[in-house]
Amino acid sequence: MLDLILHHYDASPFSQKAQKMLGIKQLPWHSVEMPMTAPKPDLEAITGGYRGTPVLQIGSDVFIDTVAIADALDHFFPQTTALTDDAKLFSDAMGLWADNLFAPVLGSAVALYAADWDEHFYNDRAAVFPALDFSTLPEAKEPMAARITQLARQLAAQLSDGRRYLDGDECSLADVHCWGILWFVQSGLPHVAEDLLGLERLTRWINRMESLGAGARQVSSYDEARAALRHLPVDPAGLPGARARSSRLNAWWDASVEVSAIDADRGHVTGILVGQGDRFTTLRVEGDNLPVRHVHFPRQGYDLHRA
Ligand SMILES: N[C@@H](CCC(=O)N[C@@H](CS)C(=O)NCC(=O)O)C(=O)O
Repeated sequence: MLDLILHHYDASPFSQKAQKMLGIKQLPWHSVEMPMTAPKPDLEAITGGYRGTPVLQIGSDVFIDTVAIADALDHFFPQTTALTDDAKLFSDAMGLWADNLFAPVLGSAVALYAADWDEHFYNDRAAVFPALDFSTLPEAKEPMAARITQLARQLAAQLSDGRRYLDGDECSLADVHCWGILWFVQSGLPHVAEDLLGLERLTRWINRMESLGAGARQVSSYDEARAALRHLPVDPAGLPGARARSSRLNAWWDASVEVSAIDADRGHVTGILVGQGDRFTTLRVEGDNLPVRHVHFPRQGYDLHRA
């Protein structure tokens, strides 16, 4: 099997989610650390323009977003603990629920720290989240903290029958999605973390998640990531959820298109549309003096546009 290369930085709760998936599956992986702010020329050359974290590269297949990363890991490593079931409705829904939890967590982080950010970091994050008015968030610090605690109580209630994980006794992607955001609360929002201490079942579940580790990590470099692009990309027809080419997209197949996140500006990827099934949209990306690669986005959370 080809090496797993995770492009990421540790401070991101979404990078932590990807690392936790590798821990649950007990997989070895290569860590390529990206800068926290744009420009990220080495990463963007590989992805075709996406600058967010995390990104999983397997040879010349590039999986964007934790949802696509989970699908890819389950697909390529079927002998390891499954992160999702075949229907994927529950894990997708819990991913959206966790995004709902992320909103006040992000707002709280901006409220707490933005005044200390240097201009470059501040402007970068304001550009990533154009819908947020950073200047008014400090006024909402208390209601945002109360919202996080209310959602955390819902998680604790889900565990109240003594189950070990959110969906029963086996750990799944639902746990990963929710734990990743609470990891950020614990590491960056002490005033909220304090409020969660009384939720004993939740604390035990967090400890259980921590004990699953993060797989065996090895530091790697962009040179190694670029070298891995010599492998041919996989045929998107073999990926989970693949379908025959929809006639609705007749004018789009093999044409130049753009894919970008709906909820934030993490850059957009321009490429040739070569696959769209129920799980992935796949673009063939060329250029930047690199071999051809396939960049795979989840259907959830990303829009397709004509380039
Ligand atoms: N839905 C995405 C969200 C990823 C995300 O929001 N990542 C943030 C960091 S927490 C990001 O990429 N920010 C811009 C950057 O780091 O350049 C996922 O699950 O991977």
